[in-house]
Amino acid sequence: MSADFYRQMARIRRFEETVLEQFSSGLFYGTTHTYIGQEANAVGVLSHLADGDIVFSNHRCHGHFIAYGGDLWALFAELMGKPTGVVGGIGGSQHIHWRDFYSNGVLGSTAPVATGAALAEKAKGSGQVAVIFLGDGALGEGVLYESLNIAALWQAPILFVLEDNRIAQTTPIELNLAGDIAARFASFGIPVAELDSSDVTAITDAAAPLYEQLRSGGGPQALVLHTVRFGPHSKGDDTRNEAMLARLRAERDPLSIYAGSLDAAEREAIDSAVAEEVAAAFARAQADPEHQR
Ligand SMILES: Cc1ncc(C[n+]2csc(CCOP(=O)(O)OP(=O)(O)O)c2C)c(N)n1
Ligand SMILES: [Mg+2]
Repeated sequence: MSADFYRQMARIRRFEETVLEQFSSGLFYGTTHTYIGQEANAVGVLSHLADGDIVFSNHRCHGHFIAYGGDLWALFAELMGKPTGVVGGIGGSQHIHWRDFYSNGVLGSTAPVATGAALAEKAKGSGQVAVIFLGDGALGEGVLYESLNIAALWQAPILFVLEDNRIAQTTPIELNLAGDIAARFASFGIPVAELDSSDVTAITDAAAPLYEQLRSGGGPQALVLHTVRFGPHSKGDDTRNEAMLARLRAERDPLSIYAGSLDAAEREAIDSAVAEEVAAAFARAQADPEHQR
């Protein structure tokens, strides 16, 4: 179990590093947003998923998709606009769908959809739940508050995961957000847990009781994760202070934090297996045929 957490986070990290390394080669369509630094959130939160639970993600979706079980090759192929991609190469980096996983790049747009999906599961009595990942930037979207209201009023089985990396594109949260994040959920009567950690174990533990509440009819739950984005917003657009970032990379790296519970040889073996796996997925996607346009 423990090595598996590390492996999952390492797969996301290496995938995203490859995306950033390769972007300038012109192989990818559109834009991209990498999840480097936030890996523990997706892996920790989604470790409690059951078959049939529905996951909604945003523009920064690769980590959520990979933690959900999505295929690295198909995601590379999607970024390359190839027919073998997750959605046939027409969604690109931000708009993917596979099994019960959905992502959309329009901030906040998934909140009413996810709430509706959770209500549908409740109406069917399926016992499944919905999980939605939102960034702090989505707190500026009014539709989120309409969704929280209905989710609370009709007791939808949905977990709102707010990944607060304190920045939206290049706007720091101090210039963008009044008041308190957790209080927003609480004001709708939605129980909220809050954590400032990059330790996947702590995140898994914090999420566990929330899923229990969801699955036992406790209505919507919220998890506010204060986190750190190590990379640029997109590809090269980082305006943050480099010394501050270097300090955060040293203190808040989910992989280094977790590596403490593995022995060095085990970590190295996982790192090299993951590097090989990601390189093979990339090469396979690159070799796939293009769309005939
Ligand atoms: C409705 C809407 N407005 C603006 C954008 C452009 N945009 C894309 S990502 C982004 C910032 C998102 O910040 P946040 O929600 O904090 O997520 P993060 O990028 O930090 O993970 C913006 C403004 C958008 N995608 N959708
Ligand atoms: Mg943000």
